Amino acid sequence: MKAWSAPVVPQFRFETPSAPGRLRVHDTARSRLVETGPEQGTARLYVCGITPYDATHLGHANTYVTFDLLNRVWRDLGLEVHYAQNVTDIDDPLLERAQATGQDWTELAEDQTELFRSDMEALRVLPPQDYVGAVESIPEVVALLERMKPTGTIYQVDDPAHPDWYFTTSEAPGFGQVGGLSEQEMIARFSEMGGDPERPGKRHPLDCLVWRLEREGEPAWDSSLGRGRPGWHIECTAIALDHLGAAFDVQGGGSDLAFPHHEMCAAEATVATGKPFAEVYMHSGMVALDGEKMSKSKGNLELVSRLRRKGHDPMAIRLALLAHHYRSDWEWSGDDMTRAETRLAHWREAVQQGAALDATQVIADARAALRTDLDAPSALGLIDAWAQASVTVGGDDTAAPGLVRDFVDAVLGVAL
Ligand code: 5CA
Ligand code: ZN
Repeated sequence: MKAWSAPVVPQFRFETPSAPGRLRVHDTARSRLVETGPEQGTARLYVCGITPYDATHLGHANTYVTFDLLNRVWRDLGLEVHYAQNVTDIDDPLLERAQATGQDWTELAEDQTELFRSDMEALRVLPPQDYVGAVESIPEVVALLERMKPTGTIYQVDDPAHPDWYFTTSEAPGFGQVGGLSEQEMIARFSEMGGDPERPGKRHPLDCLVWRLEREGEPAWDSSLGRGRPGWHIECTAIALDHLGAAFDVQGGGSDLAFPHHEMCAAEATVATGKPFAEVYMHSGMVALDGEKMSKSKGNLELVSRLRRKGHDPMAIRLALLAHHYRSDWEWSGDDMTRAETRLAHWREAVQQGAALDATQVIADARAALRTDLDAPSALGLIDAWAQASVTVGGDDTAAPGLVRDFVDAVLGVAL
């Protein structure tokens, strides 16, 4: 499907040799910072996309701005980035919502995906080259399952009424390494996140659904496995392998996806290809509202589109998100918006006048912060200090404001 329009990014080629030459980020699987991306050439990034209903809340926005920052920091290091993202445009929660509101499920998915596109565009998020829906990927999902069949790792559940297809997760090499949870914890979390550990007829409680056979009143597609639809995890496994190939650089999403989603994808891909799925599993923190994780199912949401309609500058929304480190969990409040608006106005004022301080040091330091686990809050603090000197002291360096403005635009994604 089509993605959204790309913002114009300034060609920013300003050398600061003192900044580290590689990006390090936190890998959930190894629980430590690791270098990510090739030394040169193309980095490959897969980020789990939305299930299109009640988009785009600030939790979603925080996740996509996080991986946009990763994309931009890689580009600032001179790399190309091949970015793929899915849209879960067929799954139980989407069908349940459509049924509850009486809307056609395809229409709901299209409307919400369109709203998401316009929010991403407003936030100046670079679009993926491959923006891929689950429905349009059904042939790739079936082909992947056909490839897995001879390994004996997929089977039909012992349920004569609905002999759905499952994947034997627990037999996959390395299963459990992404989330690092005990089996008991995995079972509990699997259940919370839409899994079915208790379903009779499965070989193991953690086996996950890969192909659900048709039920009356539900959409279904013909396939060699029987008429039905894909399970959630196999959708991302198939899309990522098809567009990026195995052992791509980063698999990304919010921390709620580490287990079971990314664990299951990794297990499926390892069995299918004999190679690791991704080199690094990177997760952004959860944004809460009213004391709980912002979520569509609970309805405690603040939407990007609502803030935009109220007249808030999307660049201030982006700054409000960047002010929190991507791995921290935090709660949204109106103060986040106010602080970001003040900061944006301050930066805009600063780039309109001669600078007191040289740009070289601030850009080198901000790059060093961003290349060390995407430390955006520190980068923002450095720009604040530079802007403060321009506004309060002023100066006659007329080259620096343009350099800082282009850096902030190209790397932080904030147009001043
Ligand atoms: N379609 C699947 C992924 S394949 C899905 O999880 N969709 S979603 O719409 O529920 O979430 C989209 C992305 O937003 C995921 O990466 C998820 O981890 C992230 N996300 C959801 N809620 C929050 C939140 N409250 N804070 C931060 N990120 C969130
Ligand atoms: Zn996914």
